[in-house]
Amino acid sequence: MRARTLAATAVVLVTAACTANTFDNPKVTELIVSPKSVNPGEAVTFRFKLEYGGPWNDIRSIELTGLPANTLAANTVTTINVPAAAGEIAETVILINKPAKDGVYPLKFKVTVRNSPGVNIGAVGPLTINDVPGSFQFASFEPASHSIGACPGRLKFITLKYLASDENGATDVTAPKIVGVEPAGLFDAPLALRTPKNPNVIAELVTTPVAVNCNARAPQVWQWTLAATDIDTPNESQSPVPLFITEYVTSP
Ligand SMILES: [Ca+2]
Ligand SMILES: [Ca+2]
Repeated sequence: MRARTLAATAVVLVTAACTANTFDNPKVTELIVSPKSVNPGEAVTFRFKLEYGGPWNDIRSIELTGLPANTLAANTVTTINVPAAAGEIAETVILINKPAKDGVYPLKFKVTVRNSPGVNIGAVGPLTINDVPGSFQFASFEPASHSIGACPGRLKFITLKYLASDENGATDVTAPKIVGVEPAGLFDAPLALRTPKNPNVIAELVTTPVAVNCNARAPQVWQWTLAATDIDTPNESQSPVPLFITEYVTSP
């Protein structure tokens, strides 16, 4: 008799476990995302209610998905607060950490429900992350001058260093170039500047080796300008990166 009771209890438990999987997925309602566009470093607020036919504690977590990889690498928190109950509003403020690549991102909530794999719920996005103009923090030849006497061979090897800065990621600054005519004979070859490589930093120091001809004319002072373009808007020549002026000096 006791054995039959245990068997009957086991059957009831199995049935309960099966019905837990048959509830419809949670549904987000009355969602407000504000603002719809942000600069890197700014906050987005999500307010919504959740509908769910099963036991409320089935809902384990909600995660925001779809943000650019570099803001996630910068430890942007993606945990969304679960409403306390059906009909309750939950509010979560997400700080979009810098750097954050500009673009339009169709965000989703990934809801984890007990006994079910993660459920993606659409219609959360899109969120626009604005393009912030890049800039050069500095740019210079090192050393920035030489005397003919200190250049006894054919070539003198120096470097051109610049610090590219962009809150969308340093790789937003692309195609750096010297504007203006290089003095005839100053360099062994036309300058071909290297570009930032790391999308996960706000500023990157870029170093380009340069060979100076030792027989360059002296004295002379060359004033030059460094410009670049935004990787997403290649037609915007020299913009939005501001110009930077410095000098290269030769002396007898
Ligand atoms: Ca930018
Ligand atoms: Ca950009």
